[in-house]
Amino acid sequence: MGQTDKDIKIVNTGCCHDCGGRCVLKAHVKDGQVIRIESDTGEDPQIRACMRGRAYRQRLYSPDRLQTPLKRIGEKGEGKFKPISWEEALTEIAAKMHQVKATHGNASILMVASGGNQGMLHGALPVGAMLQGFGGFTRSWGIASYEGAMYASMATYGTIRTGNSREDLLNSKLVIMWGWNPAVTIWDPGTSLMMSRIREKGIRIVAIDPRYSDSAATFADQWIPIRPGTDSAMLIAMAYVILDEQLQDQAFIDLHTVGLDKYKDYLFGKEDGVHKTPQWAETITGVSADVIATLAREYASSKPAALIAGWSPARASFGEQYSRAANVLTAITGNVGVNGGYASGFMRAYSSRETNHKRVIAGKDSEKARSTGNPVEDGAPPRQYALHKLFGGTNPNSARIHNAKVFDAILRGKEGGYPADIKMAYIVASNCLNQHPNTRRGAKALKALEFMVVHEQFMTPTAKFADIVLPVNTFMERNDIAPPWLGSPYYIYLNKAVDSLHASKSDLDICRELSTKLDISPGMFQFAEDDILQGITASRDDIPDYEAMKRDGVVKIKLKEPIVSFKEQIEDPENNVFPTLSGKIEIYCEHLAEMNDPKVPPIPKYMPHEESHDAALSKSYPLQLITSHDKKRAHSTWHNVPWCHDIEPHSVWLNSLDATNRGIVDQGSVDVFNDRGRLRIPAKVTERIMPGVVDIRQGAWYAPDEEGVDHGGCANVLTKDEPSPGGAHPMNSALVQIEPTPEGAGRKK
Ligand SMILES: Nc1nc2c(c(=O)[nH]1)N[C@H]1C(S)=C(S)[C@@H](COP(=O)(O)OP(=O)(O)OC[C@H]3O[C@@H](n4cnc5c(=O)[nH]c(N)nc54)[C@H](O)[C@@H]3O)O[C@H]1N2
Ligand SMILES: Nc1nc2c(c(=O)[nH]1)N[C@H]1C(S)=C(S)[C@@H](COP(=O)(O)OP(=O)(O)OC[C@H]3O[C@@H](n4cnc5c(=O)[nH]c(N)nc54)[C@H](O)[C@@H]3O)O[C@H]1N2
Ligand code: SF4
Ligand SMILES: [Mo]
Repeated sequence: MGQTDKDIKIVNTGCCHDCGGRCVLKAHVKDGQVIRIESDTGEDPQIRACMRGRAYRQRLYSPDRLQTPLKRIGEKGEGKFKPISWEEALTEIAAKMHQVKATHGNASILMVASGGNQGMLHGALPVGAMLQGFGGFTRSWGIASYEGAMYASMATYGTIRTGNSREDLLNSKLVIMWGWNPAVTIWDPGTSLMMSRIREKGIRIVAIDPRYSDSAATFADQWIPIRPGTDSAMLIAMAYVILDEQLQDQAFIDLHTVGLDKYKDYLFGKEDGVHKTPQWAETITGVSADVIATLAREYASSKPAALIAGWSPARASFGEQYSRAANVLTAITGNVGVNGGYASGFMRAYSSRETNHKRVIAGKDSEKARSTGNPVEDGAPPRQYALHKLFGGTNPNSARIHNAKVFDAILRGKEGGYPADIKMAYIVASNCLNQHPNTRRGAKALKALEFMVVHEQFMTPTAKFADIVLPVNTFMERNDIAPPWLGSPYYIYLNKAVDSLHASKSDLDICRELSTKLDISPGMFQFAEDDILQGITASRDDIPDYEAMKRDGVVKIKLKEPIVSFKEQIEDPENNVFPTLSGKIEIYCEHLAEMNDPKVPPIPKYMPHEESHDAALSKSYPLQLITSHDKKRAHSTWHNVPWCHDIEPHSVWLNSLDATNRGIVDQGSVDVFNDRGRLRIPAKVTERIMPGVVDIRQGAWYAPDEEGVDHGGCANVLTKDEPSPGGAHPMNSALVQIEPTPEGAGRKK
């Protein structure tokens, strides 16, 4: 009102929580306040924000933002704190850290760092640098997102760079979205637009998912519901049909792969007497044999075809097997390295760091873990099952604790077989209590710590257990650079739009100040924010003009042609090898064979586990829980933003058959439970999920009552904390039961 445009400054910035995106935001700033947010209005491809980015003012200016450092005065988890000064907070943290180090050693300090912020600088980086300077720390390994998919990608292709540019999908004759829901999970901005164009072009799209997801509903011609955790059986049966009917690309197999014979021994019953036919898979997957055989024929004969095997079915017990089976299927049909095909795998496309596959060839004879620069890890032998012979292979050494086991490690320490007795946790950009599996065990573990520090923007369920909580600013209040989430060719420069709110500070500045109290050499902390950002990007020749990036807030890299991973290996195999031990695509992985463990077989297999749909436990807990990602949040972030909350109330999805059997009505209150815990939320009775399966979108905040029943609907109250040998997290492998609460039975809430 009465304001002119000249009062408003437009700051080119971006959004970079861990949401599957990283988008351009333009913050309209007046009198030091963001009054409006718009997104990319520039040249194509536009990197447009979703509603969460556009709603960011409600997160930035939330009345719940942490304002000052806080010291706990109530019980752990109770949420009672008193404000203290920065000086008091940092002095107390430093004193406690010196004491823990002197008494128990550096290995007793655990850093729990996650991807709450996805910029290159803020978040975990400065905390890791500080703790390293302090003599080292214990850290965790195992990325919840993709550890299973990454393991399989490394085993099959020796690299994570296996994706094609999205626009190359327009060259496909068939696109299979396997456990992939980009209409919600973004998987780089522009993916949904591309999927719409693919559909518009008349290319057939098939979705394989226990849920009729938004992507299945929006893009797919066919939806194939499948029992969670059984995808490898369907993929294996598809390979059976293709080989049985001679539909494979034999020339491709001969030239570019190793080990098909050993896979055939498994498929055709030589190994265990069982033929892996579509009928065999039908009883496991719940997908009819006809549908499996038809899709197999269609995939093998519609060349080129793109099988996009998402990470979610691999976020499960033996999840690696699903990804391996998908990768192998793409190879035996010759869909690797060709336009319109897709190698599946980890699916990174663009990366300035890995432009030449030859650069990542394994140090074949390396038996030793690479040094990580963290003194606590020096000399630690390689982790059992690590693909340590492959550069970039998952976690290098045995001094680290798997993320899913962090709580168990705190509780059981060295006696429980873990590398250290943990006394203190330093938690940054992570809501681990909520986001790691087995939340109630997590609560016990966090209570057992001697000391806990959390850097946060909000009083999360995790922060409630801290001794000291330090208020951190958001990406609107500092400068950072964000690379794309998966591998589209661009970078975003997030210019600071407004000054830090309240008394909050950046993770970098907190560590800078704390370092002086820890008496450590200044290292990176002697440099200003912008100098560090320039340093981080200096070696990237795809950012030729740092100042221009900063001015524009974005660099869109123009590629001569769409990326097709492994094109060189396929077109000129003489001069280009795959970065695996054999130099070829490994259907049979020699490196896995060396492990000589049936749980990590050298060829992909279907393997049931103790929470499979037909396990003994299914007698008491007959429903399979999946915990998919929610459109209104990035994990637990945006949970408390009203505009996002309005999109869809939190609920458990279940099929009307399962609801009717149990007297559950739509929106009625239900308890979902197993031996690990119990939560109480409304039911969404829907045909969009197959019978026998329930879905609780992960990320809602844990809110237990006095009996320990969670009223927040945090899915991890129910998930198990036993990872796969390759490191896959088991978040989609829990059996549960569901019942109406007295007030929810037979009537609407
Ligand atoms: N809106 C939103 N987007 C996000 C995120 C977010 O929190 N919110 N998080 C981001 C991050 S960090 C990650 S790692 C990615 C994760 O991306 P994904 O792992 O792809 O996401 P999910 O929602 O877990 O799963 C995708 C689909 O797989 C289905 N599914 C689950 N289990 C199975 C199974 O056993 N078999 C089959 N065939 N399908 C199954 C689910 O129903 C879902 O529709 O998403 C990113 N994008
Ligand atoms: N059951 C189940 N659980 C899951 C998953 C699943 O599919 N099912 N998915 C898993 C996946 S893929 C992932 S990636 C993880 C994510 O797990 P987390 O990374 O722990 O979850 P987020 O909510 O993304 O972020 C954590 C916190 O970072 C804070 N934060 C944001 N920016 C900053 C910052 O600049 N500095 C600091 N210090 N803090 C900041 C946010 O306020 C938020 O509380 O969850 C995993 N958990
Ligand atoms: S939440 Fe993700 S997809 Fe949405 S605007 Fe932010 S970065 Fe983009
Ligand atoms: Mo993730």
